[in-house]
Formats: sequence, C-alpha cells, structure tokens
Amino acid sequence: MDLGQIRRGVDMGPSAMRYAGLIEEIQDLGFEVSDYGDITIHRSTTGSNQEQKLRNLKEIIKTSEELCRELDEILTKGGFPLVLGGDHSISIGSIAGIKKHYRDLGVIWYDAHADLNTAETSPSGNIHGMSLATNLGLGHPILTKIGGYQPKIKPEHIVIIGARSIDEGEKQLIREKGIKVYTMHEIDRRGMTTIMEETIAYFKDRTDGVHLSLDLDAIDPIDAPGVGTPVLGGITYRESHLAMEMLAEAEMITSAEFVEVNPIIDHKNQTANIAVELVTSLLGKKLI
Ligand code: B3U
Ligand code: MN
Ligand code: MN
Repeated sequence: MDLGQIRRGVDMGPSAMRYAGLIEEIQDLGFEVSDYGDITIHRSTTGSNQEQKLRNLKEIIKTSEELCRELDEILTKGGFPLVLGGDHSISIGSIAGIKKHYRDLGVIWYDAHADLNTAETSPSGNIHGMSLATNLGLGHPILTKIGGYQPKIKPEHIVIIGARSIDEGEKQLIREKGIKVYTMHEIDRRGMTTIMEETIAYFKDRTDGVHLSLDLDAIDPIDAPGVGTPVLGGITYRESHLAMEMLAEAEMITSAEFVEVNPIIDHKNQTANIAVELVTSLLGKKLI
C-alpha cells in the first residue's frame, strides 16, 4: 500500500523484497514459508482526497481491517507473521491483528520518525506519520478501533530506536506519555550494543510478545536510499545487522514488519536487499 503518504512507489516494496530473494533466504534458514500474497488495495476511483487532514482514510481503513484479519489467522495457526510494506500505515492493521494474541504486546519502532502524529498535529495529513499514535488509541476513532478494540499498545510497551525527525506535537506526546526513545544522539553516544541490551532487558518482564516494526528510513540514506522520506544521519547498515542479531539471540521477537521500501527511488534494489538481509539476521542467520 502507498496510500499513507504521497510519493508513489512504496506499494512495490513487497515485490522488490521478493525479487531480492526473501522467501528463498528464509527457507535456507530451515523455515517453512507460506506467502499469503499481496493484500488487495481498495484505491478510490473518484480522485484523491489529497487536501484532507487524513489522506485516503477510507481506503486505509478497509486495507487495515483486511490485514488485521489475515494476521489474526496466521497467529491462530501458530505462524510467525512477517509483513512487508508498503508505507508505515500498514502497522495499524498488522498490530490490530497481532495484539489480539497477547496481553502485553511490546513494540520496537525502528524509525527515523516517531509516527506519533494525529490529524491535529500532523504537518502533512499523511497517515503513515500517525500509525504509532493510532496504536496507542489516539486519533480518528475509526482508525483507532480497527479490529474492534482499542488501544492496542500501552505507552510503556514501546521503544523507539533511531528517531531524528520528530514534530513538535510528537515531542509533547513523548514527554506526556513517557515513551522510551533512543534518538540518534543516544545511539552515537552509547553505541548500538548498549541500546539493544537495554531494550531487550526492558521488554523481558513487561511483555508476553514483542513486535518489530522496522521502517527502512531508520537506516542512513547512504546505505538505504530507497525510502520515501530519507533523513540524513541514520543508523548504519552494520549497526542494524547487530541490532537484528541481538534480537535473534534474545529470542524475543514474535512478529515483524519491514516497511517503506520504495523501488522507484532505490538504486539497483539495494534497499530491498538490505531489508532481506536484516530479515535473515532477525531470524537467526549467523556469519559462521
Ligand atoms: N512526521 C512527518 C514526516 C514523516 C513521518 N513519517 C514519515 N515521514 N516517513 C509526518 O508527516 O507526520
Ligand atoms: Mn515510519
Ligand atoms: Mn520513517
């Protein structure tokens, strides 16, 4: 889906990751893979709602409900859901489906942005910048109630990693709710190893499952250029591998999504390739 923002192309992210060998790589690790295919996107034929404060709201609601049902089904069958984006608004539907299976679901939001806007604070009206707020139960009531319940996530069950572009309203919300954020400042200063050790320890006794929501724009645009909203000064390719490997070692992650890969802006599928590599590190691939 690419309706959560205005740049076209991010809807081709899943194809790019499949072309980059995602399924074969996961199978090589010894897992059985069922590809559920792409979700049908209900694109409006009556022109766009570009001026709205919640751009493409209706279409995003429909898509989210469908994704929610699919993820619920995958978890009921005992699978590990891996969701491919698409813009980050997909996490509204994915977390709605996943959370039904946990009492206290933790979420790692690996992103250059906080995605904590609501229609009132958003500078863009783009719903991909509102998905974490929506999961906290903040914002438009139809969005927050996807899956028939709200909120999905408690503020103390969120860790944001890699943030470096945070809007004023988001900063206020972070302070007000006491959300744990490791900005690039903390990563530079204290190193990814410490940040991940702390994150893992933080979730250990608080949660009964942890979802990784990884926005490729968390990674520096030098390494991952194929994203809709690149922000300079990001997490490196190597730090990201280390983070995924530490999560694999901790056996903590119970579901994941990789979002915002935009093949139109990418160079030779580099960003999709990195996404696939990070998935394999997360699923336990080792160098030796
Ligand atoms: N915070 C801005 C920009 C943004 C959010 N997420 C992305 N960009 N990828 C907004 O529009 O909410
Ligand atoms: Mn995001
Ligand atoms: Mn982002």
